[in-house]
Amino acid sequence: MTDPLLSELLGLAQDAAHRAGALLRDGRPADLGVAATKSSPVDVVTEMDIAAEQLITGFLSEHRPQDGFLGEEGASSEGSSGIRWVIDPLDGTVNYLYGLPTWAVSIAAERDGERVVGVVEVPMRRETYHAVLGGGAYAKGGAYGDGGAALRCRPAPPLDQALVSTGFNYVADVRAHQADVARVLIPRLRDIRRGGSAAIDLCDVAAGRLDGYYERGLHPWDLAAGDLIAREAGALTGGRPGMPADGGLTVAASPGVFEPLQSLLEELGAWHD
Ligand code: 2AM
Ligand code: CA
Repeated sequence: MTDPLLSELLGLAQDAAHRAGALLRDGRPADLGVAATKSSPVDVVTEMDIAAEQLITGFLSEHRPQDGFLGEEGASSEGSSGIRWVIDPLDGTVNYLYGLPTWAVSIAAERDGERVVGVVEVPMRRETYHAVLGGGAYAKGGAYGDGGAALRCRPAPPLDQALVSTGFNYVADVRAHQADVARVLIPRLRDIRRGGSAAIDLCDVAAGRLDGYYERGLHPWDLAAGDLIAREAGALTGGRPGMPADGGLTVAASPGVFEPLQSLLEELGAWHD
């Protein structure tokens, strides 16, 4: 990687994500998921979430005081350097609450509005994924070992052999519509997965662990890092046909799966305005 600014941003994002991941992993009370009689396990998760975001924004602004922020837990500032950090301190909150391992810390950096760095740390897999615009996508730790490896999305099977992940909204009416879409899709695919973390789903497309992923209703921080990682691993990402991935619809898949999946989702009205 030749651009020293991007190397600096990548290093900082990796460091911040690692620290926040450790805080969340080590700070999670063991009885969180079953503590139904305690005042509110959800509050504990919210507190951890906020603490993780503060750790990340504190660390980053110490090193780069002029940068802006957009974070799920409220970080929002313009900055003056042209760099903005887009942060999801805890993606996969419900999994974290229940003690399931599929949760992540997601940190992306934008330069003049363009995503240039993405890091997704998955503490319970001991894996970290990263990408720099134009520089490819990589993973370290876990199945990839300390040396790490370059990520490539999977060679596309026919759509009826594709393993595709999705997510369902927190709003019941939206979930009901998503179930209608899934009902049509399930017999046309190999199978469906519902992991519970958009950031991890996008990295799993990058890693060739899924053929595709789609979801409506994401926020910028859910997808900022994972979208870049998926693209740098050779996957296609987008929203409705011709549009970038956004809150209306996010689709990511190997080329060859992406196009028919995106058209089918368009036909089924799987987006929202
Ligand atoms: P979260 O865990 O940080 O809330 C679950 O399908 C994925 O979508 C998660 O990455 C979740 O992020 C994200 N998500 C964001 N907004 C959502 C919403 N309104 N309903 C369901 N999931 C949402
Ligand atoms: Ca999220």
